Amino acid sequence: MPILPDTIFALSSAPGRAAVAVVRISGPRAKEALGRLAGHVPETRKATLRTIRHPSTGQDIDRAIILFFAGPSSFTGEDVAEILLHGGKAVVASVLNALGTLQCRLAEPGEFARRAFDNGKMDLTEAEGIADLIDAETEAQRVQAVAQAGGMLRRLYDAWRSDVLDAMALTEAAIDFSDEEDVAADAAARARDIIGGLVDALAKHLKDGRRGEILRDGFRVVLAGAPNVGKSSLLNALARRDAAIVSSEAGTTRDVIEVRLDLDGFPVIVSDTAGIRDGGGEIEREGIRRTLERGREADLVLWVRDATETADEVPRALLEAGAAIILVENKVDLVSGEERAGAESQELLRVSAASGAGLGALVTRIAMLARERIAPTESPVLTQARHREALEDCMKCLEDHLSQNQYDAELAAEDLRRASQALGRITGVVDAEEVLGRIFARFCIGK
Ligand SMILES: Nc1nc2c(ncn2[C@@H]2O[C@H](COP(=O)(O)OP(=O)(O)OP(=O)(O)O)[C@@H](O)[C@H]2O)c(=O)[nH]1
Ligand SMILES: [Mg+2]
Repeated sequence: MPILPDTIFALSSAPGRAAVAVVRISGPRAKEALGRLAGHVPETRKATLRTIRHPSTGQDIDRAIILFFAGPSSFTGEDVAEILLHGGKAVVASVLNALGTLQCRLAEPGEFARRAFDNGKMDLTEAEGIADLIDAETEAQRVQAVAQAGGMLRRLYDAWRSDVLDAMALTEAAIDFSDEEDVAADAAARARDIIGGLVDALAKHLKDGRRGEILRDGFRVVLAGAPNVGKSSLLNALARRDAAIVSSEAGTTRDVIEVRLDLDGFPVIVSDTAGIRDGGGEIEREGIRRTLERGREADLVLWVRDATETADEVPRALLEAGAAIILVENKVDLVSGEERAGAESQELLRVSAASGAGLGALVTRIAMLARERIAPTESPVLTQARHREALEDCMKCLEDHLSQNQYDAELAAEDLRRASQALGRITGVVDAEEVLGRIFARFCIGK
């Protein structure tokens, strides 16, 4: 007899006091557990108001809406019950306690989603899309995550894998008909055509400036410049709160301070850094090292200057890092009259962290650059380093396949097998328990 899976339960809504709390139960005992608590199991997918009673004491716990989803038409593919309780701490605790007495156990983080995956309700990219949707903090992130949760990437990678499988079948045919040269050559040529098309599509997909990944993680803006020019003041003005210490002493900021902003629906991470100058103590030098490191990883560097001082040069290390650079001349409230002519090729914006002058334009400009770089597109984009690695592996196998000098059908078939495995790792058709464990651990309990 097959061993039945455990029946699991968890609070699926956020912990703490709320109008409504959702407790979810999944597994072979879900129906029975719901029946014991509510004295009744409603028709599948039909919301019903019932009194929830503790099965041991018979005491009323709450009046709640109950729902039953008969498997496999449920989120996990198993029988699922949901109880919509009043969201008080004691109410939830009492229901969870009651479920613990009914041969059900508390779910691990991500266990509901893991069961949905195991039961073929979604692939890995869709599961990751759901996790991203829950984590989405801005509108653009939500748009990308909901497309992925809806199968946008699964469809693309499945189609590519199916192409590889077609090419594999043709290569196998070339092996089987190796004594009929025409047939074998024709099959091999058709396989190469398919793979050639796929290599082009993969190359285009991989060469996307990491837009999907940056959208997921946030567009990185680094405030850098000489000490005392007002970097921390600008950070505070952008964040609209006192995130960083400001003082008239040069060398105030030693460590990197980050704030996450939502600019026009785009996630932007602004980092304030230690002012760059020669000399300084050991701590300050370490701060400067971190500034340059951040600058190299940035998508945009705001090189801040003090309008009352002579203009300094952007350090080479930052220029060569490849990030977009905008010169920001701060403290314009202290100077009157004409703008200083910018001899450099970089764009220059004039602002005052103190008076707020020019800050609107600065924010608009940052949001515009973020939009250009990471706005969600109609076509599917790569969203995770995990996918990128597998796609690069796949690409390498396909290129190996195409670059064989002396066509060897056995080797060609092996390259394609590895390519299809690489694609299968993304969607989860090819099992890798370690990867699965890592992905589902990212979910919270109750998902
Ligand atoms: N008048 C005027 N003063 C400003 C402006 N922005 C910053 N300041 C002042 O300039 C001094 C330095 O500001 P900070 O924001 O600490 O400068 P910083 O670049 O972060 O300095 P370090 O952390 O030491 O590198 C403080 O006294 C601020 O009040 C501005 O727009 N106008
Ligand atoms: Mg500072």
